[in-house]
Amino acid sequence: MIEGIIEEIRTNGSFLITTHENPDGDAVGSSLALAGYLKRLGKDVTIHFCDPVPDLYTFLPLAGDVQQVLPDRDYDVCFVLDVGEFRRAGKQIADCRRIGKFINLDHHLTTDYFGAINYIDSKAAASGILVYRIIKAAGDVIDYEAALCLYTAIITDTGSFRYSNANPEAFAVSGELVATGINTWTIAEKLYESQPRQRLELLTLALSTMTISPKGDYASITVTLDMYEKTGASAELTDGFVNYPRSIRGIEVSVFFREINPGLFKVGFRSKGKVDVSGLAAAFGGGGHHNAAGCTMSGSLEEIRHKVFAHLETSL
Ligand SMILES: [Mn+2]
Repeated sequence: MIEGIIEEIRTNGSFLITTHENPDGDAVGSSLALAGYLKRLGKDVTIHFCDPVPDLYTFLPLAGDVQQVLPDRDYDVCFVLDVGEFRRAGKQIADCRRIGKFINLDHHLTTDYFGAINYIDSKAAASGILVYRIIKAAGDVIDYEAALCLYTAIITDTGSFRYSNANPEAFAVSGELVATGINTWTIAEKLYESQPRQRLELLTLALSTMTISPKGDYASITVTLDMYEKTGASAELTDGFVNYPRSIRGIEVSVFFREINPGLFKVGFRSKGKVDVSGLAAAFGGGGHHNAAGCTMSGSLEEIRHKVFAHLETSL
């Protein structure tokens, strides 16, 4: 598999690199590491993401080279990283007729096999790990720039080595990346110690709405439209809020009610592991994974809370 990919890199000249919508640290890090590697080999490289690189990751090398509008030209090979499903690479990629072949690099449990080559390993902690393996198998070195990108990919996808996907390979590879001279604190500072103050102001308001169930097994927080007005924060800044109630001892499920329009709410669920929240979300027309799921509900906040809490009382 890796040999086939190395052969494609060796025998082709122009490469397009892309990843999923709303790119996360692994999407950005793995893509930019691969782009930098191909550039070092003297290849013609275009990086296209359908969404902009989030502010958080603009410190990574080549982040400034990412294009939202796909240049209309031919590409020998398109690497698609971390997408889970092909459509998440965006419409421009799906509609492009000028790509010779796709190579799919992914670590999601479920993914489309849309590539001429599909290098899928759900045991890999991040897609960045697959890029690391390709560079090493080609006999090339991981330089400082690649290390910055790959380390970011690994720590973001493992929750800073907290999640169960933080396997021995993730630690071993990270050790090697750190040995290139990257500064782990500087990276952590960029990723976790640089939030806009509006996010904490919004979080303060959200936490003041916290509810805890009678048995202490589920908890919720809420963000309403007026809170954005009060703080000047935008909805993107609520990313991660749902994890706060879950962090309470004894809480198995956390719920995050987020008003998106008057009378319309996104409801996010997170589980500590015992409860499958995808079933909970499905009961209200949504879906997701065992530990993370969501749905959209309409009605007053009071009605929606009542429905969700009543369902939790019977299912926990
Ligand atoms: Mn990933």
